[in-house]
Amino acid sequence: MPFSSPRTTLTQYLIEQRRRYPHASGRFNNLILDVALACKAVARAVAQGRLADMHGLHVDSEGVRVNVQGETQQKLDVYANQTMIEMTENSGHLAGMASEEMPEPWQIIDRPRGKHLLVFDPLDGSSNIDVNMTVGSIFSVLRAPEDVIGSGRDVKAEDFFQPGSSQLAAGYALYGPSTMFVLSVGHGVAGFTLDPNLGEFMLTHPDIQIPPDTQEFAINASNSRFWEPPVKRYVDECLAGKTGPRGKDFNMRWIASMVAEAHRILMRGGVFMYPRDTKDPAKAGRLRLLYEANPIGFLMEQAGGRASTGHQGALQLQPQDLHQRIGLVFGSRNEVERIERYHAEPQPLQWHNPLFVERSLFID
Ligand code: AFP
Repeated sequence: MPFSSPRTTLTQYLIEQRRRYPHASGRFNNLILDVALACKAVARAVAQGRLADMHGLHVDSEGVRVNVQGETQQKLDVYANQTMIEMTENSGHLAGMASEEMPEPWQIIDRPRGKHLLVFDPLDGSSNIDVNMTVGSIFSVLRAPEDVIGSGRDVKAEDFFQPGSSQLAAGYALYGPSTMFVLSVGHGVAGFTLDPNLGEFMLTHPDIQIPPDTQEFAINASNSRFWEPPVKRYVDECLAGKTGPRGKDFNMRWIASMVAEAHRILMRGGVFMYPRDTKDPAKAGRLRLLYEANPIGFLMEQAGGRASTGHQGALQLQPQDLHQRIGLVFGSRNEVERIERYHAEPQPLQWHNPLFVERSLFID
């Protein structure tokens, strides 16, 4: 076939990173490779789908399981969670783990403990599994607090409460038409495509950069009646197109798989919003800070984009709960900054008029 085959493997890339940045620790290289191995196993299970009985709800002796989020667990959620644990806990690099699918931190028992914490969403976009659409696994690597490293004690939830800016590495695997592994170890973002013949992730996207401007946005518009005024304003202005205040037409996308939206944005720009809204006042947002917003936000910023709650940089937030939710906006820097400006500006009087708030381009 007439294409030039990429020659750098994920392993070689990690070794090279260590050489190029003499101050960077290479300690987590093996951990990243373990995570990548888990992702290959999950990719195979996703690809086999019904053939391997991988679709549908997870049912065990206690019936259908509901996770700490109150969401029913699918077979692949459980499989991906288990696989990530099994492939990484023997490495000796981890002090503990936390996952969307586990209410409490996972302890490393009867094995050597290491200096890092692994946080992950084993299968993001679960509603897409049974319809064979793109899903992914998201992960973040933190340094364990010094007293954990020094004493080797069990980890507590509080040990994971570190702002996104202190992540050592973050990334995701995308189970799409091809399987990809996208990674930042703090020096830019690189993308690898799984070569199914070699079983290796090969470097195909060496330095991913997000264009600062875009004409594409992603938001679940069925929530529009719950949006806060700055978000309504932003979306209305995009929808108004060439004749509106933005003076250009926009396109809209929604895959219902944040990791897939993030990948599209890393590839060609765009802005993603799952903002805080009034749908469920008990929830500060939909997406989880530690294993969704922080790793994806880290990748965005490493690729020149931005991640924000709308009010402040997402990576600066001090986590207070393992499964904390936040409102999240990320993508092309100029658009995210515009949305932040809209949140910061005093709201025009008309936004306080209930009649106006009810009316937008989505609600006549
Ligand atoms: P899971 O981690 O439970 O699969 O949730 C996926 C997700 O949080 C995120 O990937 C999507 O942006 C969002 O849900 C889609 O939700 P809706 O389309 O239902 O609003």
